[in-house]
Amino acid sequence: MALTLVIGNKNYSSWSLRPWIAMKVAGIAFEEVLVPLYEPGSRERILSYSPAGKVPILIDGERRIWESLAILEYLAETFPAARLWPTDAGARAHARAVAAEMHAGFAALRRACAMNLWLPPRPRPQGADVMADVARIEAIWRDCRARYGCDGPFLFGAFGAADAMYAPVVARFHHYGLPVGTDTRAYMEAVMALPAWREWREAALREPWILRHNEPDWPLVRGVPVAS
Ligand SMILES: N[C@@H](CCC(=O)N[C@@H](CS)C(=O)NCC(=O)O)C(=O)O
Repeated sequence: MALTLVIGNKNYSSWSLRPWIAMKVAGIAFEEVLVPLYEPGSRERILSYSPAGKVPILIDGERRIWESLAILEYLAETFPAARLWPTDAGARAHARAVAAEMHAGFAALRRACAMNLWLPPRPRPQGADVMADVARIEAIWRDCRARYGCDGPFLFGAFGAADAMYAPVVARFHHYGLPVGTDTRAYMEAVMALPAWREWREAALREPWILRHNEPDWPLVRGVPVAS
């Protein structure tokens, strides 16, 4: 039976990007249902798919799987040939650890730098708490690349679940112009060069829905004043 992935706005929904990009890169077929967030009726629509009331949600027949990391685990089990986790046990444990660290952490970065793919990239200085998150993420990426990344440009060589978990961070670093090392930048460029990334972003740029609390330049949106 075909899989369905329920997601939020592509411009803003960082959690939705994770399973979506993993499935696209892995070539796992699915249908997409997009529920624009924080519109009248959005909450009821999301609740009709999952009592957790959050996207993303994966639907596989009678099964409903919510929480982006749980979805990635389900996909990895259901499609072992996709190799969403590394085959080596040590690398796999490491990948799960960094994915879990992302899932549970980096609140300062997430709070201050909401994902926003139409935000004009430019340096946007951040506080010490955000920069501590940036430093930790750079250290994670550097360490993964040094230990396990020799067979490709991603954290464990080939693109996998750990990269999917950090994909929204790539967008945050890029659009908020956060100062990062050249190796971090190279990793970001590899992620942003993926056809799946471009597909998601192009769709995001066509969306009409504006969430004011995710627009740091308000009343500028996409670099121009919003119509009042
Ligand atoms: N930990 C969850 C977070 C999901 C989440 O917060 N989703 C947001 C959109 S990115 C949402 O559904 N917001 C709608 C709402 O709270 O009404 C996951 O990993 O999937």
